Amino acid sequence: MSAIVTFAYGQHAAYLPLIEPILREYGRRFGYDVVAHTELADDVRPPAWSKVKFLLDALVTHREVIWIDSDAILLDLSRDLRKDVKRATEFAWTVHHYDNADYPNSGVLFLRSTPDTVALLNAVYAQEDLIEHPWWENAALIRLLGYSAEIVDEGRTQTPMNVAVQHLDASWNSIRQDRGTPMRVRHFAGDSPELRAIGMAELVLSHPGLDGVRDIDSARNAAKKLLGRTQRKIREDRKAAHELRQQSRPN
Ligand SMILES: [Mn+2]
Repeated sequence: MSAIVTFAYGQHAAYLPLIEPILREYGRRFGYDVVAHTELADDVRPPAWSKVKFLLDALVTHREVIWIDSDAILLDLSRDLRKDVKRATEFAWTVHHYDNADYPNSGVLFLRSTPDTVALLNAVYAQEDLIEHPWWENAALIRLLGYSAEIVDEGRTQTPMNVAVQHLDASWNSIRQDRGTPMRVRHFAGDSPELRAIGMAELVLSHPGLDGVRDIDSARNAAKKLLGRTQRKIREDRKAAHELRQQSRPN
């Protein structure tokens, strides 16, 4: 059996009602269990590290596991991601390229349950010097899979762990800086909470690929509310900034 796993916590909790009906529809169509975590697996480390624990758990019960961040939205329900994964692949992700650099991104992952992927995830968790790194477990994956990334190890490349890695097209993890065509998953990686909320809500409300999703109405209602809350917040911030400017103006 296969699983799709996600984790919506803190600020991301508001995205779950938008994405969960879509994940469940995808699961029904292609035969995935959907596991949506809402509590930390580890309350000592920053929340991103819980992903590693959830993946390790999922690899015990499922032979193939897809991870999709809760700030990412599945838009193409016509294609099973596994169709783009080779038989020998143990781990697949998208490596974005922009600003003359490579950015492997752990927002969308495919993992096959093998001793190699379990060892990889355990080693990821053991990179304690990266616990507070701004890229968290993504930084540990970059290091352990042998990518050279200035931001993780000052450009030094380490010997990669023995895992059969495949790169997925940017369509499976389409971000603002590196759009995939077609856009199968849109990921609001690194965007501000406001931009992310507006972007996700607009897609849920208007993307034609989602029309056939059971429970899309509940996702669209949640999207409308999120959009309203976000627009109100932006207006309030603008008003407060305007008042601050007025107050600091010399008389
Ligand atoms: Mn993300």
